[in-house]
Amino acid sequence: MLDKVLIANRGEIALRILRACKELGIKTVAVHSTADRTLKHVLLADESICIGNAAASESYLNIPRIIAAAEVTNSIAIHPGYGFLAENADFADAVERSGFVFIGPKAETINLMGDKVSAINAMKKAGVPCVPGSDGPLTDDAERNKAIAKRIGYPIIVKAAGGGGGRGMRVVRTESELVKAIETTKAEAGAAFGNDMVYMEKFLENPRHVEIQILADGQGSAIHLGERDCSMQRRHQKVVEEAPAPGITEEMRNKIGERCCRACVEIGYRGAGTFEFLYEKGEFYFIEMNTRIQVEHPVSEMITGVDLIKEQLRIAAGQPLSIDQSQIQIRGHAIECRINAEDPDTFIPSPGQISMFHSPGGLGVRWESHVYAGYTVPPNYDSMIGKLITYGESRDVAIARMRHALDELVVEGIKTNIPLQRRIMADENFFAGGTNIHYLEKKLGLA
Ligand code: MV4
Repeated sequence: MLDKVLIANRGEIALRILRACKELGIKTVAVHSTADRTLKHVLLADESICIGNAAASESYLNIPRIIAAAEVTNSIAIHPGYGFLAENADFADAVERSGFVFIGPKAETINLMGDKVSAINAMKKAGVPCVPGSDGPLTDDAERNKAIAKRIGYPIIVKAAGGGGGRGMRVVRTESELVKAIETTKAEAGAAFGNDMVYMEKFLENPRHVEIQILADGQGSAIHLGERDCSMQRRHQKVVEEAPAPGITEEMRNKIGERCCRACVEIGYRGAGTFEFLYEKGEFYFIEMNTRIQVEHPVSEMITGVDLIKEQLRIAAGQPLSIDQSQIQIRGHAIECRINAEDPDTFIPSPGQISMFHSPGGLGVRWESHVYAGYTVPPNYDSMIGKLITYGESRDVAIARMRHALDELVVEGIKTNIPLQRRIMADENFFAGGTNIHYLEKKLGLA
């Protein structure tokens, strides 16, 4: 096993990684900013190093500082968590060139998936179903672009190859808007991502966001852990996730899961990864792949019993996967509510000191968080302060447990989105299951 792992992240995911390391007998190094000296994982780690000021650019995004911390602590490997440098190919490359193990895929895989055009091409070639589209970058040839859009059929969406996660895209409903929309998207993409490559897809009006979790050892084996439904979102920020996705049969799951596994083997994928799909009228359409552990990974853990972080650590140590596909059984239902330090009505972040805190508990209740009474949420980072995950033998039981767990959770001194989560858990359409990506914004009167 790896002897010592440096955790290049903060908050709940840093604590999650620390716990997995402890279970495997791996020594831990916490790196933190000046704002994060009292983070729970920093206090629990075997060693900790302050790497810079509160601004992420001076600490959690500072590649030389993180590599230097790995050097002085004799760390073997670096876990990037999610966000920050997790999908930065230059970081993965710097880590490996410095003689450390990057807990994630190869830098070239991160690059392949970072460019959405090359990601889609690779997946299409591997037999993963994709959205009908331009099958490559658009050129400056207006007549060619009009012909592509006509073939696909309006409405279409123009997307930046360097975008993803909702950045750099534009819907086009008629041919008269097409040329200008491509021009504008190209200009914005060039400014935002330093890459003005754009491509076109059929625009799906009311899809759900369903994603497949995979694990691959980089040595020819890959397994899938079923799907998650992440459609309950606002402005591309997921609010509630669940697994399995309502209405997905075992037959559909196995079919799309096997395609993802085959694609992983074909591209030599290593580590944990997620295939993002739009799901509409019974069909899956690949849109992007995430090459990191994701915020919502616990719902997949709850329904499979697999510890995804421990598997990441084993894969990084060069070990084969601890389970094969025949040992993966989807059992029960899990829901995750993201708990944010923000105003539940305006969504404005609400940093500050937590004056009183009580965590929920009981059978099928999991609270993933670094916060405690007296902890001060700094204003410098993402506003998520924890994740409440409930599990039950059925979706109804998981929801009932979530309603009660939200009532038990007490966070005072700052504003949180707990009232919003309670509203969602009381919503009749959420209860029915299968709401699409526009549902929450419509419910909130924003769309
Ligand atoms: C789409 C789409 C409809 N049709 N692509 C937004 C985030 C990025 N990952 C892809 N996104 C979308 N791509 C086609 N061809 C609608 C969205 C979209 C969306 C997707 C997933 C979750 C939330 C979303 C919210 C708005 C739009």
